[in-house]
Amino acid sequence: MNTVYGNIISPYARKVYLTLELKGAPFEARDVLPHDTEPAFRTTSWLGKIPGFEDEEVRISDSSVICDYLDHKYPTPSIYPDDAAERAQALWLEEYADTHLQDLLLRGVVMERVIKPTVRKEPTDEARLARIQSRDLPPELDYLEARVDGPFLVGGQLSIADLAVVTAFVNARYASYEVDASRWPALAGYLMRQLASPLFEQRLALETAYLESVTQR
Ligand SMILES: N[C@@H](CCC(=O)N[C@@H](CS)C(=O)NCC(=O)O)C(=O)O
Repeated sequence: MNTVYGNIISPYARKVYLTLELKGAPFEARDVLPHDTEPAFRTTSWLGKIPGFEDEEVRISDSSVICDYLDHKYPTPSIYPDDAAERAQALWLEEYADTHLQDLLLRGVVMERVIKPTVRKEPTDEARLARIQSRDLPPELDYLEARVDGPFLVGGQLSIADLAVVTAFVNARYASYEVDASRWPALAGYLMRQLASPLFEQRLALETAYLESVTQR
């Protein structure tokens, strides 16, 4: 059985859930937090990061590695363009989203707006947050604005680039950060359409139900 170790609102785990759902592949989601000591999880994730993944063949971690494995295991529909140049562009945008963009959105905006005050019980670093929002993020949004190509980022089809980029903005939205549509209309429109697609809509409904259940506790 495909087993994903992760948390429903982890953006990296979300890439894997979305890939499995897009392909109609069955899976079991096992809820663990980063650095959980559960042995079954740690055999998939040596570094303790989520997501981890196992089936009868492999125990692996890193969302990019897992998504690539799943695409070979379930080739249709593929989340990697066939054309070599488009494939390279999709892989670059995935890498960019998972690293630099997430440094600003997840480890920046979400960390300062939500994780520090509610989970860590630490004060928000308002100067850092302002710097990220007004100085660091705008050039990245300009960059993405120029990459939007109709409903998708690369090759006129849904790819790993879309799964990685959109998922980064999902967590930012949970921290009430929205892309300003008057300044970045193509990007804002692209995100809105992707988030309204059946694939994202179904996943986000599960996440919303989860978030409501934990905030009511
Ligand atoms: N490159 C990894 C990043 C995974 C990652 O950073 N996950 C976060 C949770 S969303 C985590 O486990 N953080 C703990 C840590 O960095 O030690 C991937 O794509 O799976």
